[in-house]
Amino acid sequence: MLKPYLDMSREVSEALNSGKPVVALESTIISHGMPYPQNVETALRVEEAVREAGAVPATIAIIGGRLKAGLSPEEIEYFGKKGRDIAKASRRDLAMLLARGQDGATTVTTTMMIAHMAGIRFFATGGIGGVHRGAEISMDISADLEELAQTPVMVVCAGAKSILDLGLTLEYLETKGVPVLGFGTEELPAFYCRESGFSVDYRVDSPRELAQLFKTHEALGLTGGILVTNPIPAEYAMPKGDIDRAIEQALKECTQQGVKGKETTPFLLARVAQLTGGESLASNIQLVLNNARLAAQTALAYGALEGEKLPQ
Ligand code: PSU
Ligand code: MN
Repeated sequence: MLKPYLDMSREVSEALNSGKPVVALESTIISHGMPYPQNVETALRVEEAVREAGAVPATIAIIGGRLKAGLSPEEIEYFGKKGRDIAKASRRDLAMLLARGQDGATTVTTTMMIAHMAGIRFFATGGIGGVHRGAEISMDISADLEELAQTPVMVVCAGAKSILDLGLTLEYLETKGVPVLGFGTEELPAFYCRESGFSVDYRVDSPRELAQLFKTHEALGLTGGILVTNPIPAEYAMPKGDIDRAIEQALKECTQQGVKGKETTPFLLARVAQLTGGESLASNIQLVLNNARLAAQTALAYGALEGEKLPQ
């Protein structure tokens, strides 16, 4: 239905037409998730990592009321430079931004929607939104979880930041029928840290296994997504104590300042980054690169399965 509004870059459309592996990337992480100019440098490096692994990157965004799959370096620079002046676009914002011909940075939710519309199965990001701490009062639950419940895209992330209630996030995903996989681990990673104390549903050890799972998911006609959690490489992980302290402080300020709704996550992300200095930003960049490589390898493995028969 959204197809008349979709523009694919030449590279992305040629790749999809010829069955080459493609990886979707989001733009809220550029405009709202990192400071300029590291956001632009990272977005370009992530695209490069996807290419080096043999796949085509499709960074997704909304520009002038058009849905875009595949941005030019100039467009990425534009999203990075405008930063938080670009609207953060979730599902509820799509029709309005398109009707008004405006720009929007796509979250995990809208990136999944647009990727699926374009025919892209694999998507790499940093962290997903989830059930916020204190959600039993605030009811702040990210639309990302509802999108994972209904859109068949495999999302590779580094778990979720503990600005969220990780236990409730897992409960929500279970209710919605979304499998949560750990890549090389049985423990849910918590973005900057490899440990969270929570278990994933299944441990998976190869891109091929991920590709086979997604193929089976599609063959069954299942509608929701699959969440792959890929721990940050140990050499870039941060001490849990440092991160926990920064998160507690950021959450306190968020409540004191009455920050609400779509501003909550960008506020917490920016504050945690400030409080932990450059170290958390460096970790953030590395984990996104790591996820982009895994998503690209999985897209390649999926392509290699094409000829293989599934059980009847
Ligand atoms: N978590 C991060 N980095 C991010 C986001 C979340 O560690 O950049 C972004 C993603 O785009 C995600 C969105 O989809 O925030 C979730 O926002 P909300 O919690 O308002 O649904
Ligand atoms: Mn929210």
